[in-house]
Amino acid sequence: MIELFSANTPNGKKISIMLEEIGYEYKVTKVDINKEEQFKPEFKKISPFSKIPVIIDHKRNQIIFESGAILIYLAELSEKFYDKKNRTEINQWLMAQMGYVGPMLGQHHQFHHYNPGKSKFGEERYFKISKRIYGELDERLSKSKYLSSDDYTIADIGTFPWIARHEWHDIGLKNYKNLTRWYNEISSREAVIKGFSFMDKNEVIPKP
Ligand SMILES: N[C@@H](CCC(=O)N[C@@H](CS)C(=O)NCC(=O)O)C(=O)O
Repeated sequence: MIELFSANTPNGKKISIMLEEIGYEYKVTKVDINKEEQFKPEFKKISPFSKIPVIIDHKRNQIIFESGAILIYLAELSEKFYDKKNRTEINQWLMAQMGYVGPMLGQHHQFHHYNPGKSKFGEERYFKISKRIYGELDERLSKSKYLSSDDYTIADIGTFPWIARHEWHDIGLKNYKNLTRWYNEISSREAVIKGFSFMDKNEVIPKP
């Protein structure tokens, strides 16, 4: 049994989607980051930076924080979505998501969606970077079915929930035809639909 400590955010959804994809039994423990539950001492013990997601693999007595590390752990365990022959390529796209795509779109959420009007500089900067990211992903997906290869991998699972916030981004996902093709394909996977709504059964994946 895997215990998933999470909130209903893109980083949180990556792991519920992965757990659904590999068909592992899991239990969700909600951490309300709006109520600052992430700073509780008992949570800090398992999450040194006070961030979700974290998993505890009770069977193996293993705690893992950082969504990229969790995806790798679950992929190695299940031997799914992380083909040994393609790991260097998968790692590159996963690391790009962890270090660039997620953090930059996350800043765009802060300035454009949650706090518009507070910083012209911040709004313009992250809007521009986010548009650039859409273009860069679209270009990659014009040459490759999925991010790392023709196979769906943990790099796609890590990136998808960020693009699923496209309505907040105001960039116009449907203008990026390769990214839209990739998005629609992933959106139609049963495990993705289930994992996406892991905290709110009525939540649906926004259409492009
Ligand atoms: N690099 C981390 C980022 C996790 C992260 O930013 N989590 C956010 C929610 S999406 C969080 O817990 N925020 C609460 C806080 O920073 O206080 C990962 O990918 O796991």
